[in-house]
Amino acid sequence: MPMLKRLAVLAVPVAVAGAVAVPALAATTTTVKLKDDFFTSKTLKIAKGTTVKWVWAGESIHNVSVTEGPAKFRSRLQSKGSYSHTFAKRGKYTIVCTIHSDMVSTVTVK
Ligand SMILES: [Cu+2]
Repeated sequence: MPMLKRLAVLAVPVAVAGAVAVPALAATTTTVKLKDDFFTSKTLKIAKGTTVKWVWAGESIHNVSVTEGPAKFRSRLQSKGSYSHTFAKRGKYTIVCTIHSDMVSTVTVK
């Protein structure tokens, strides 16, 4: 019986910690367009936790691919639609389209 009582007390802080883990800050989204053949934002500075939504706005096929940075991610090659990434790590990201060598941009996460 005393054992059960102790478990009940321990369960409370766990529940509180779970509630605190829910993000308290409102999410921010910044949109960048992919045109033929450039990103509409070459240098972007954002706060950690910001989501960048890339929107395909040209005719050609492009992708969004990190070549350097604290985290790597890559979209599919596509000609329409969008791709989003939430930046959870601070640092400087070099983002390119892998089939158009001069389609380069940077995202700096503070
Ligand atoms: Cu491209």
